[in-house]
Amino acid sequence: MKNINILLFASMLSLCFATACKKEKAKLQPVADFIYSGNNIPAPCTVTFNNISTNASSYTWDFGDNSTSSQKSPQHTYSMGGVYTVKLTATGEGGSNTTSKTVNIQNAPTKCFIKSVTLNAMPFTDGAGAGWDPFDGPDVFIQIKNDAGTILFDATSARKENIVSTNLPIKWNITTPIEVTPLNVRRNIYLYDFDSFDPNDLIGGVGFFPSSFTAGYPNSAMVTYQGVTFVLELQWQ
Ligand SMILES: [Ca+2]
Ligand SMILES: [Ca+2]
Repeated sequence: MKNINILLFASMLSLCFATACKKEKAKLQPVADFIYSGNNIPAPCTVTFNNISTNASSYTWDFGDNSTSSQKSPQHTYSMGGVYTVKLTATGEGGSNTTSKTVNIQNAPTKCFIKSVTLNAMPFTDGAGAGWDPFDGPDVFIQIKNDAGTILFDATSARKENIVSTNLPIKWNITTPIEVTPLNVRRNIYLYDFDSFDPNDLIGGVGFFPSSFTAGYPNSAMVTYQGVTFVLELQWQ
């Protein structure tokens, strides 16, 4: 009887060891994986990485541009366009696993094109309170000039005659869009009242630096100065 008890105890003990052994084997192998968003726009471009790895507790990111992170789900800003291979190594009790994905970042534009100018607001009287023309409304047109005064676009022949405020907005399309390069140079948009016998009345003007609008490279930009407001239709390249 005593021998049988010992045998039973021994077999129970071996069962315990076997269970413990199974638990040791249950450490699961990590699987590195991630998704990302915010790419495919011009640099500087901030990409958000969302870590969906399993069985891992620590992470190493290599963003492909000589920078790294150990955060779980980092954000990273790429300062230049390019195709980057992003590597994520996920480490857990069961070991390490690495995966990599390709992230595209567009090159930052170096040229801005002005495709159209829309006059949204203007003063209908001059500084002395008089109208721009003595008997009827102003005959408005724009010119775009560089800082040296060279006329780059002239809408004199496309003027809108005898306008009142309800005629606004007025749009001028620029058939050959005005290229502005580099982006930190100024283009000046002047608004005139056409006069046949006198010099044209200058109603106002607004300077435009493309570099002021490079956040997001919008396809329209509003510029305003002393009551004259234009909306510029832009294209970046
Ligand atoms: Ca006039
Ligand atoms: Ca007139």
